Amino acid sequence: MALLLKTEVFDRLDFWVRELTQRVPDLDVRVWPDVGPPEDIEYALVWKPEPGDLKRYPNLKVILSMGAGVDHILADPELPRDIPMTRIVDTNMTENMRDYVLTHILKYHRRQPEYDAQQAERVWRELDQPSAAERRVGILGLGELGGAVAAALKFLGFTVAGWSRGPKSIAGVECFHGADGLEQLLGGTEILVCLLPLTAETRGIINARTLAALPRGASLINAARGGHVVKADLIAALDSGHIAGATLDVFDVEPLPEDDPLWAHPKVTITPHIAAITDPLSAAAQVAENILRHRRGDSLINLVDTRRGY
Ligand code: NDP
Ligand code: OXD
Repeated sequence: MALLLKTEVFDRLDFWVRELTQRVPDLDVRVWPDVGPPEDIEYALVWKPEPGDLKRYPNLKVILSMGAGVDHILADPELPRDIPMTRIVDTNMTENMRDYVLTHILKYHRRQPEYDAQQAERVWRELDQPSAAERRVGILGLGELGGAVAAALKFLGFTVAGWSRGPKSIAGVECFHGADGLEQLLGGTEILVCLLPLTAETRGIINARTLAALPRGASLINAARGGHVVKADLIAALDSGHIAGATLDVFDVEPLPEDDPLWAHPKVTITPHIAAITDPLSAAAQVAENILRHRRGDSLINLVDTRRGY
């Protein structure tokens, strides 16, 4: 029985093979497209499999996402829905996401885009600087990643609020949930961070209505999925001046097409889906552990609730 390793995005597949076989020496890792007979495949470690791909393996027992998100797998209309699915929850990834988000929060907090504009005009002018406590940051999603960002912001003295699906209580963080909670969070947020999973409920959540609910001059950081943002609505809000700036790491179509208007928008910062890349050196251990657990008949770690979508 074998593990299928399939991704067209990550290029360090030799690291995955080495790290997995060090931990599970008898594991037969088949790197796409050298799959061999489809009935050999018991485990599939994948990133963005093509629709219909995973149904080709009749003996598939566990689907392992190479990333924290699983929308790239659940989007497959032909996905065999009864197979357990796991995702990556990794300290290294969490720290990278925390650092990415903090970098851009501090950029907006310290008014760097305005100083950049001043520099272009050779203007020497001091701008008012609110303290961290006076700056209100709102985080959509208070899971592994959103929770870590909230903790770091709290430590730095920011006023932090967060939004989750169910009720939560986190010391020093004002927690909201549900539709009413979203309105309340947005009304008091100057820097909005999206760290939600992409599901039927969260798709398009950053739209004309929700952007309008933010105070004028607010900024957005989206490091979750492109599908959370209605692009035309964001561009309109930036052009009207209601939203001062947006930092976007993720897009509906990746790589972002060369002719996309976001590339040249003066209020947009773009990064190529690098906020928190899965590192096989730290993530392979949990994949190997899940394979060993499955073989022993033990429960899996980092299991996804496929009905909920995350
Ligand atoms: P988690 O599953 O740990 O957390 C998800 C959070 O979102 C939870 O707090 C959950 O609420 C909340 N949530 C889900 N659905 C809703 C909803 N309908 N309304 C309100 N809140 C909701 O995920 P992670 O923190 O590990 O990851 C989040 C996402 O970040 C991933 O799905 C992925 O898309 C993205 N990501 C991006 C990366 C990048 O490099 N750009 C890297 C890694 C991840 P509750 O707590 O109540 O369940
Ligand atoms: C992930 C990602 O979900 O990299 O892990 O986006």
